[in-house]
Amino acid sequence: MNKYLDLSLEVKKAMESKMPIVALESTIITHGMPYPENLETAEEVEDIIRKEGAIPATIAIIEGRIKIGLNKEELKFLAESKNVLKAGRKDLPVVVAKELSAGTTVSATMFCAYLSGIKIFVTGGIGGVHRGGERTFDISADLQELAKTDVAVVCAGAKAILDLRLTLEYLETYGVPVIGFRTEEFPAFYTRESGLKVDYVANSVEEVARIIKTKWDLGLHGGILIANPIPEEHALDKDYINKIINDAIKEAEELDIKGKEVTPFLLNKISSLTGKKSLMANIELVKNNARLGAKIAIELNKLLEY
Ligand code: PSU
Ligand code: MN
Repeated sequence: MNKYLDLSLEVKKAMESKMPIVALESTIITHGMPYPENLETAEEVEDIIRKEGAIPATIAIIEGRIKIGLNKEELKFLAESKNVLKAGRKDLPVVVAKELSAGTTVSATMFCAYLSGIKIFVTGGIGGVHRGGERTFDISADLQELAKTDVAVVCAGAKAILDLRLTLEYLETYGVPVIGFRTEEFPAFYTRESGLKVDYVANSVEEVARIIKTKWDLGLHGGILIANPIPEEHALDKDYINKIINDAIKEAEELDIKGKEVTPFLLNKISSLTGKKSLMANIELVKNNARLGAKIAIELNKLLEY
């Protein structure tokens, strides 16, 4: 194991007994949701994965150590702390060398999952090409990570704070298959529709696991995106949320928010503009992804020969 990684006891045991493991990101805890909902959700999501029969590994950096699996105190520390960083791929060496603490984004979590041998990763929504990205070059490092790191990512699509069409074009260019789980449409996080098609539909967990295994068996490096729409009963009204997203983007432009502040700013703004509606939807879709991710990890585990 890489010398900068610390495995939790639970994860260590799971690896020894070859149990299916599901990685979870921590920027959603440190920058994506307010306290205490962030902590409650992180714990509930872990429990859902355990109940399904897999082992959760929430990934974060604490005082320079890359944690693969967090204990209760570590989760609480991240959820409460106001000054932990947001670490993507580019931040990893600095945060580790300077012995700082950070929530890891999809890009950093994918990479750390890969370092520790975890193949399935559950998140809410991935980062992507921001609106106007062709001008600003604001393209999340998550997409490049999907292009090169062998980890399958389960998400509810990507928020309409992004340009979803350009995001899908980018993934296509870099050879990342986008698989809709029982949907033909690429979901838009709070809503089940975006008006954009996924590449392929998978109708069962076994099918998803077979696609993942086949990609890597072929020596095709990089990730796979599994798009799992928010359950109907928790989805928000499309026109309602899009109006709010537009308002949030306008404010970000007026305030000249840049770089890695953009996504947390927009998430926070949307949350406050919707009361807790967007937060509740966010929590439900992550839980839904956790259930699917655990099932995929279990199926993939059966297919893999140790
Ligand atoms: N999208 C969400 N919620 C989130 C994020 C994205 O709906 O919490 C977080 C993820 O950690 C993602 C990161 O990897 O934001 C992307 O940030 P950026 O756009 O700066 O790459
Ligand atoms: Mn960005």
